[in-house]
Amino acid sequence: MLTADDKKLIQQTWEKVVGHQEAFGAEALERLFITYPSTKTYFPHFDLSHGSDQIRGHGKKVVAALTNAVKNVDNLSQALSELSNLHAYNLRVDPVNFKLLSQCFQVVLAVHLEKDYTPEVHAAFDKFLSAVAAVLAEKYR
Ligand code: HNI
Repeated sequence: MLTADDKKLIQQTWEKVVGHQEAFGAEALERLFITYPSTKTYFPHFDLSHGSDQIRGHGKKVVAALTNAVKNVDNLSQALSELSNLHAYNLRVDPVNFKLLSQCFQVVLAVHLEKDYTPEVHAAFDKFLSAVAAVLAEKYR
C-alpha cells in the first residue's frame, strides 16, 4: 500500500524524470535486454542495437505511461486499463517480466538522480512500480 508520504515522494521525484522520458526509458529497456536477454523475444520486430530509433521511441512511450500512472496513482486500474488489456490479451507478456523492467528502471533512477534517490524514494518507487505491474498483470487471471 502506498502511503501519503510515498505518493508525495513519487510525485516530487517524477518532476526530475519528465524532462528525460525518452533517455530514461531507452536506458531502462537497454538494461532489460542486456541483463535479461530472454526479454528480447517480445521485440523480434525491433532494431535492438544501442540507441536505435525503436528503443528510444518505445522508451518514451513506456515512461509516458508511467507519467500517467503517477498522475493517477489513486486510480491505477482505470488509468492503465487499456495497457493492461494490451499486455494480457495481445502481447501476452509473462508477468515476471514486469518485475525485471521495474528493477531496471530503478537502476536508471538511482544512476541519474544520485543522492536524490534516497532509501525512502527507492522504497516508494518499489511499491509504485509493483502496483503498476500488478495492474498490468491483473487481466491474466
Ligand atoms: Ni509494454 C507496448 C508500457 C512492460 C512488452 N508497453 C507498450 C506500450 C506502452 C507500454 C505505453 C505502447 C502501447 C501502444 O502503442 O498503444 N510496458 C509498459 C509499461 C510497462 C511495460 C508501463 C511496465 C512498467 N512491456 C512491458 C514488459 C514487456 C513489454 C515487461 C516485455 C518484456 N510492450 C511490450 C511490447 C509492446 C509494448 C512487445 C509492443 C511494442 C511495439 O511497438 O510493437
